Amino acid sequence: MEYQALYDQLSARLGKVAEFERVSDSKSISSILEDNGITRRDFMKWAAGVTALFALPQSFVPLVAQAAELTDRLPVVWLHMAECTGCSESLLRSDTPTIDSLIFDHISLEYHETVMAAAGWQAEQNLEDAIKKYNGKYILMVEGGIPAGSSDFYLTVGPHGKTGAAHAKEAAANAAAIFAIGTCSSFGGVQAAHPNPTNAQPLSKITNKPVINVPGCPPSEKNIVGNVLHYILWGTLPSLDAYNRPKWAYGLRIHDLCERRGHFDAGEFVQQFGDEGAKNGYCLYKVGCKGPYTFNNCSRERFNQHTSWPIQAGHGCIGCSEPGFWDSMGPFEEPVSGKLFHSINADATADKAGIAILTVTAVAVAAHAAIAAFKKA
Ligand code: FSX
Ligand code: SF4
Ligand code: F3S
Repeated sequence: MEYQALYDQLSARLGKVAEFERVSDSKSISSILEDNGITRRDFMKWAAGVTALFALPQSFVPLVAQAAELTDRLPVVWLHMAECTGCSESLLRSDTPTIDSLIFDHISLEYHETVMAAAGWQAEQNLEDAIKKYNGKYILMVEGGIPAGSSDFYLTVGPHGKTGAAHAKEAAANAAAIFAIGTCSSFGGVQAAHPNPTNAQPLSKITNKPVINVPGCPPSEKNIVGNVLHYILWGTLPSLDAYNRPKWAYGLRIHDLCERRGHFDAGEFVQQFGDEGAKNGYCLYKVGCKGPYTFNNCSRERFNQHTSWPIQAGHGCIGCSEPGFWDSMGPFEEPVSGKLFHSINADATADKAGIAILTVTAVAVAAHAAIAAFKKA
């Protein structure tokens, strides 16, 4: 019963979205899925997964399915700044289309440099037209760090040679909601790593409008599509953490739900890659895993339709969804503890692995120190 009010609220919101004009002339989501050999049953299973992702009870599954069907009512403008395009690839690159990528096809993508057919003058015109036509109604997704200030001209886009910063600022001014997709757009990313020669900045430093950060290098397809669905369902900003990351996706540490966590607690560590511990799937903390300091849902959601994720593949988490991770989390194959704080040596503690509880406490303290250090940065 306690969820009834929320159910009614989301239902009413979907009713409103359904009245928006269809902006995409794509087929209905059911025929797209059918064309790709995906059954209604698979789709409902997928919707159940997204419902769980939002920590909603299963009675909300039909609402999530309906939200996916309504993704053609939202014009999306996706801008590329300084980055590797891995965020787009995370969503679009797979042998067989996933439900997430098909939903992204269904969305009215008004401008996306990697996937659109237009080029040059035509492309720039499309962007200007979309911003004008859907004034105040489009979702803006920006991928990449943004060279700013005196270094604007490290990034120019299109035939007018406009800077990336100008593009992002203009597109942000009239957007209904703004998402920084990936760690580069959320926090600056690799190009903002020391010495940041292009003065790359996060999107939130370029616009003064609220920006929802969806970090990860790259973020998972679930977190990208999930944010669109969340916006369709709620129509408001989600609850955010201190770094403007949605709590439904970034509320827990990788370490909290890691499949190797039992080995951490038992003091069973990989000492070097390829050893017996590695073969047995032991904890990767001593070969550099940053899972205790990293907030993301990879250990629960994984990548590529739940196939695998870094730790399952045998390498530690490198902290890719944390601000400044290139500078703060390296070297990636060594424990971070000694670098971020000096009073407690989590390695030494990990060596006395019998006292597992101490190890847990030390790493928890280390995680706290790391987060405090980031907050000061
Ligand atoms: Fe690459 Fe996106 Fe990393 Fe950055 O991802 S996967 S460098 S977060 O902006 O393209
Ligand atoms: Fe998993 Fe890394 Fe934590 Fe070990 S330290 S349990 S590998 S997240
Ligand atoms: Fe990144 Fe760590 Fe997940 S490296 S992809 S946050 S497991």
